[in-house]
Amino acid sequence: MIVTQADVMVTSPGRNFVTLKITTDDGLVGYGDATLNGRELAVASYLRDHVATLLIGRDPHQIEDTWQYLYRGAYWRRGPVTMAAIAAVDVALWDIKAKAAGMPLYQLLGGASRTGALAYGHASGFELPSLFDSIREHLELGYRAIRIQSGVPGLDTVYGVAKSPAMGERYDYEPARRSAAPTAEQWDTRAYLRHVPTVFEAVRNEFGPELPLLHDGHHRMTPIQAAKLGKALEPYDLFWLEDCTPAENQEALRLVRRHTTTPLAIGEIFNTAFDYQTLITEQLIDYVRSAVTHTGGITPMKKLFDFAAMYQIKSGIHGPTDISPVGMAAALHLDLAIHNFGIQEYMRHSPETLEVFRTSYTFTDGLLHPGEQPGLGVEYDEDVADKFPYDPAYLPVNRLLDGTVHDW
Ligand code: KDG
Ligand code: MG
Repeated sequence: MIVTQADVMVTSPGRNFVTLKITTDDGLVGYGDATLNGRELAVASYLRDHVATLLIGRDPHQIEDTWQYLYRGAYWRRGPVTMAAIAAVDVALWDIKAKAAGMPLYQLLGGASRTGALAYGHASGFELPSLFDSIREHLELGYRAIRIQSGVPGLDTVYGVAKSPAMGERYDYEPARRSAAPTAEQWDTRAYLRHVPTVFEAVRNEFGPELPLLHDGHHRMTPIQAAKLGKALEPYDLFWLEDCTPAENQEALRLVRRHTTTPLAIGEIFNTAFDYQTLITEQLIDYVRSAVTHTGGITPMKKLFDFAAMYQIKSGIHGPTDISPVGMAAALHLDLAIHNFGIQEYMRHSPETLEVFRTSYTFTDGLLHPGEQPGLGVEYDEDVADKFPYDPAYLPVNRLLDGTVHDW
């Protein structure tokens, strides 16, 4: 079998997605997600202009060799654009291999280690009543673990919180705003640090001690601020505190870890195992947050999780709505197969997105399952996709109250 065609497709059913389609002379087709929110066309160009022709004539079964060829062969290693492009190729080749084998992909990764993957959803509200409503809605949908994001007194816009949920707004469908330039959000870390523990206290009082609760700090704190928050949240028994600091500086986590037993999750903006080296070998985190889509695909993610397992660190694969259903399915096959699964983020895509991407994964009683279709189990409807042309969109930028640009 050889690769005969590699097509890059961009669609925007409410938000932008980049998908690689690899076709073989046997007529098999594999899909890979190459979506990098807010910088989509950079990855599309990388694939179209620099990778597609290299794939033609290759044996699609040689996944490890193709991965190394693209990673080492580029000479310019790592980085989100390169690693998203390589991930798309890797996932599409796994899709083809599993279709050729007539098996769902998780079977090729070692088979199922569990009946389903525990998912967490995103509850949010500017004030406690709307936050509680959002938590209740998630419980009714079947979620057994919930991320909590709330407004902060004095701030008009806050990451992860829908402004008008009563109007049916879901921030998660469209965090990348459709504008010629990024919109500006506000931030005040001290106000946030004062407020968040009171929110978790109220949520625990209302919903009891059992429900696993998560929170995303979204890279905004210094190490000592993160340590302070982790300590303040200990009474509320979080499942994890995510991205408490901008973790390019892995050593920062030593300070956080020294001060708190709140479990830590990091890595949605990482793109290789090297970004985790200190964090894993020194056991500075509890959960690896990488997305399959942004970390080079299934091949390196399986190795990364096996490496993490040696240090009792678990998975928590990134799964926001800017990961396409193809990237989500890839995550679910890994979740089912690896031993050190922790939790899977699952925000649910919009109905328009699910018209383009026909998925076979399921969400039942709080657990996700990739389904039993051969391959990834996702089909891409090109006719529907063509109805949603690319629409430029940016993620917001964040400014402190004095105007200083801060981490978003
Ligand atoms: O594109 C940015 C989103 O993927 C990110 O803001 C979502 O932090 C996120 C999360 O934890 O899902
Ligand atoms: Mg996050």
